[in-house]
Amino acid sequence: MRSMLRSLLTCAASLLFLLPLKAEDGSRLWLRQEGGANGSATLPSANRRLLPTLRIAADELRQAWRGAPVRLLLEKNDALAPDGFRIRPTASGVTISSATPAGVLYGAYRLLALQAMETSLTGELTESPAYDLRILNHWDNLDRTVERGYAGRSLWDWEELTDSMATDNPSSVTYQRYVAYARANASIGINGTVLNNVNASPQILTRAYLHGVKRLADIFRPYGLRVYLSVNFASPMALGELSTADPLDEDVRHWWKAKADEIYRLIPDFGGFLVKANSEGQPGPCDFGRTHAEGANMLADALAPHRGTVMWRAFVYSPTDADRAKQAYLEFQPLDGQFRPNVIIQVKNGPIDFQPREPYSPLFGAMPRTPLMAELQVTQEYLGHANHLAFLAPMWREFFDLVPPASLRAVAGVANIGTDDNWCGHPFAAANWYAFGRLAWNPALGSEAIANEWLRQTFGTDEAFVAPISQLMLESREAVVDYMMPLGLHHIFAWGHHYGPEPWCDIPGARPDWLPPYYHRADSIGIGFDRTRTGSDAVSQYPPALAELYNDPATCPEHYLLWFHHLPWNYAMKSGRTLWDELCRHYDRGVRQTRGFQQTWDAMKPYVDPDRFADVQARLRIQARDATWWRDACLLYFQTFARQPIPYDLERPIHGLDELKQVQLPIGNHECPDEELLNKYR
Ligand code: BDP
Repeated sequence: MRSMLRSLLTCAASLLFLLPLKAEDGSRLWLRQEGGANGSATLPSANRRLLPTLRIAADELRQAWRGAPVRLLLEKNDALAPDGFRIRPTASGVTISSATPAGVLYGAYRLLALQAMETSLTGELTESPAYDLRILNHWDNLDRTVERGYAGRSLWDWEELTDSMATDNPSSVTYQRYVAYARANASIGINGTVLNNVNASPQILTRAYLHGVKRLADIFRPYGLRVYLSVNFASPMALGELSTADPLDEDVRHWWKAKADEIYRLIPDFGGFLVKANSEGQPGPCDFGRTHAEGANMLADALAPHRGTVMWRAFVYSPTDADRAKQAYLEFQPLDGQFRPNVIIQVKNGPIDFQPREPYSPLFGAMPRTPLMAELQVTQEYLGHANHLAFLAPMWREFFDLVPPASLRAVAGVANIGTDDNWCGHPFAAANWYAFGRLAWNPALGSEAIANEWLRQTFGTDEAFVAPISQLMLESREAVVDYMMPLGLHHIFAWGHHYGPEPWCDIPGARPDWLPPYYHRADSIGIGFDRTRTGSDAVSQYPPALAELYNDPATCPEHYLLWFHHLPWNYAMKSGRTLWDELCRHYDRGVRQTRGFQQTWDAMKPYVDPDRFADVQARLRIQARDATWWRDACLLYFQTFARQPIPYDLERPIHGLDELKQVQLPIGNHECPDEELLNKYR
């Protein structure tokens, strides 16, 4: 009898296994728990201002929580940061407490995440965010294009938002999308958002747009998400109101104060400004003979009465003879201690520009009297746009592991979000949004833990799926480095769109530091950028022990080798092979890995719904072909200098160099090429 029952059960289970999985469009991200769970959550008594956030927490639990009753509590806890929370099993259920409503909400999402991951709460769980500010930077233009965005158009429908006659309709699709956006951010602890591109249109500060910003701020507020804006430093001039934007000019100072007052009347908890000044053609204080500190401080003074913050970017590099990797440091380090307390300097993780691998920016740790924040790029500008699967947690781990922890006050991520149904284009790109939030909350989290969390919530908890796919995710970024630019090579991308390879790119009259040969320096002797003490001396911007390490090719980690050194093609690597041989092997390995990813994914068909399965499958196919394109382009081009064969045990190139040099993808900086286009051009 028993064995019959068992075989019936096994039979039922395998039938279940054979049932097709319901198609999913990815729009629910990692928040896929069905409602109707009839959970119970009691609210603390709180004043009206605090209630909306607490209500969201209670509603989320009522809809999805299947465990014992939950009590929500506002309670000070000196051991935790303000938004930290405590989840405690008690005799009658579970208590979630925090000093702030946002903290309670984060606790509720954490509890629900544990349920979705089928992880039981064994004892008390306390969490505290490492940084007070965990913020997304949208590079969204007001015409709804997104600079370096590959997932459709900008979420912000400015036409509707700026229409003073329109009233907000909470059941409209756009409104629901705004809510879903805020909710997804809150579920991973993101608490700030800069709505517009750092290459900012001055129009954002006009009354109509500010009104639209207020509407978004009102929707986001209950989710603990504050709104910030990128501003154009010359706005008073560009809007035709003043004849100068000199930060020491009284009228200019007054203009910004009045503008700040106007914004705060609309949005009392407005976060502040993000500024790209004197960088890539943007205006800034240097245009008026003033320093970055004078510019930032002027804006800081305007925001200070309202407790607003200025995030001032250190992404500057003017056309000088200095190595581009040194320029942000040269400009900003001497200004240490000169900024107002409400200024944070926002520094990209690496000294150049979001490359697949960079050493950390030496500014971290070099400005002890100035708060700094890291800018990470979630959107894959330099990692295959929305076509390549590249899980970025391992890249950000490298950064957090090296940078002195005390040098960081906040973390920003350049968003990869758009109007695509699944938000981020590639079904796996949402893992990077998720990972960014989790690392900004807790920079000590391991990549594997994050991949597992995301997979279990996004696809399901079956280990037969989670184990191989989490492994694939963990290897994916290194694979990209291998097939694009291994061993410390960097910025050998095609001009403009940064998608494909163009190490030979030479545009007459262009700034040399916008061209790949500036970075790879390949010649008949060897390859790599000499940043040693006898070269550009960028190594000396690092703390002495690291400078020492990086300066000597024998001790420099091989993954940074050509970042810091120009070495002969026959230089002996740690493996005993020559540099040329090793370079070929890295490219080859990257290509082979993408093929392996295809194999791994195809075997996962039983575990994934048909739509997401097919979508990932198609993109992996593009990635595998792109990897070959990268390998062939780079190796055939470098071979013209190295004058050595590609080792005979490796796969041979399938393209010709001349043919690859003809490839000119007709895409702009907010487009991701599709398969048809790629097939046509490459
Ligand atoms: C580069 C992008 C460019 C951005 C710039 C920035 O190519 O589109 O405007 O950075 O961060 O990575 O300001």
